[in-house]
Amino acid sequence: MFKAVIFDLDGVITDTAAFHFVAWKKLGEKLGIELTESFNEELKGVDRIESLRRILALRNQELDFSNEEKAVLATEKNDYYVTLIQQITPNDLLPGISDLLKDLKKNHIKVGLASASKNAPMILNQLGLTNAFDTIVDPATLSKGKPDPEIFVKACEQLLITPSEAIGIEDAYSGVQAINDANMLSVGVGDAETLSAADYVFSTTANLTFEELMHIWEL
Ligand code: B16
Ligand code: MG
Repeated sequence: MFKAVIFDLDGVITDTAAFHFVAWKKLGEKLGIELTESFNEELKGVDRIESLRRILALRNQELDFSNEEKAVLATEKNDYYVTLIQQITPNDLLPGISDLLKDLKKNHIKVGLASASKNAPMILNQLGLTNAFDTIVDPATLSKGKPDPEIFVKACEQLLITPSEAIGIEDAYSGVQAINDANMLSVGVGDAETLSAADYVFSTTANLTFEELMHIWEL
């Protein structure tokens, strides 16, 4: 039996992608760069500064800004994003997640969070989930972002288990790669084609139950 489940946040526990999109779009307008929803998909799981770099690269403008200027732009986006996420409530939990977290606790399975988001503690608080996690990796302590496995390996270390005893759940292609390279069982949530590298894919979190995880573990 697995000993822990390590969750991604954005796209697995709640859907913040639309808020990120609105905030980046506003910054993009100021910079004269138009952002599309399909491009926003590519930013899932990608940290803040790297997201900005990719946005500037759309217009070959990455080299037009110093690191200090990029930091100011990223902060501007984040300030707007933080105002947007104030509206998140426990009703914004994705389907099935509340029951899954309760079942994991009931069965003494440890629960960790491996999110690239520096706003994760605030979002968990808004969702009423601050006490639901045994550990949260602080992304500021990482040397590499997803798809590097560091964040998932660190979550396991913090829970005092080995990665082979854990399941990782992700909605992003880069996140699934990170779980696989951490040597954990990978579960994707979303499009089966995009997430084909995952050991198992659920189309929606509504199907992500404790029973299903036990079933997959035994396959
Ligand atoms: P922040 P995850 C990621 O979260 C988001 O998917 C990604 O779009 C965002 O840029 C990143 O967090 C950083 O977020 O600006 O709040 O620090 O999917 O890893 O939970
Ligand atoms: Mg995600």
